Amino acid sequence: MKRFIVIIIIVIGLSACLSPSKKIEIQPIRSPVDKDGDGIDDFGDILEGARVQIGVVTEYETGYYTDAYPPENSGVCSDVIWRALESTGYDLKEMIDADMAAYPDDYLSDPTPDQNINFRRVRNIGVFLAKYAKSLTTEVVPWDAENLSEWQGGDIVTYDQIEGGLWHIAIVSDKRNDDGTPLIIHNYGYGVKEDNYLLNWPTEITGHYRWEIE
Ligand SMILES: [Ca+2]
Repeated sequence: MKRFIVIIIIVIGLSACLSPSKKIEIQPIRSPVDKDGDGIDDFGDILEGARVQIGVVTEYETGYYTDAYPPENSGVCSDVIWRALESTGYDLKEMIDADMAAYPDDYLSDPTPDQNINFRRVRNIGVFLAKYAKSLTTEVVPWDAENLSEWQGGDIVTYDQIEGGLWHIAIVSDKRNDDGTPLIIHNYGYGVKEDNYLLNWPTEITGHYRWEIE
């Protein structure tokens, strides 16, 4: 019995030694661009522009609006994106409408273009970001500082479609788990939330982008 207890203590001790216990620290990055001239760089503005929606956008509503924009307190996942960019100094609607008009063949994944909703469709945003933003790794490796340093607050992440259901898009947070995996800021049905879904979303990450567009 004594020997058994000693073995158990050794096993527990070893597992404690082998488990990473230190928190991973990742150095944040800053954009050289401050589009709206408010003293906050674009990445920081996108991040804060997403975060301020928490508690304001409290509803998830898939409605179509003839003036394009949903009410201030509601929206879908993609509404987090244009709102964050709006407070950074960019008009995503105008940018996507112009690009779709100029290069319609790039947007064949959207068979029914409509300027009231083009900029709210995840696939259109994905096409636009793939063309103009900086594309980064879609792999997330917890505890791997080199990999995780590629994931920065203000980045935008897209996910594959839930079978027969919704596509998804989110803003990457600068808050991280102890293993370095960042939280995301997104609306998946309960208003805008900041939580641990980067690796917990039920579908694969299809794109990871950094807004390096002026
Ligand atoms: Ca700014």
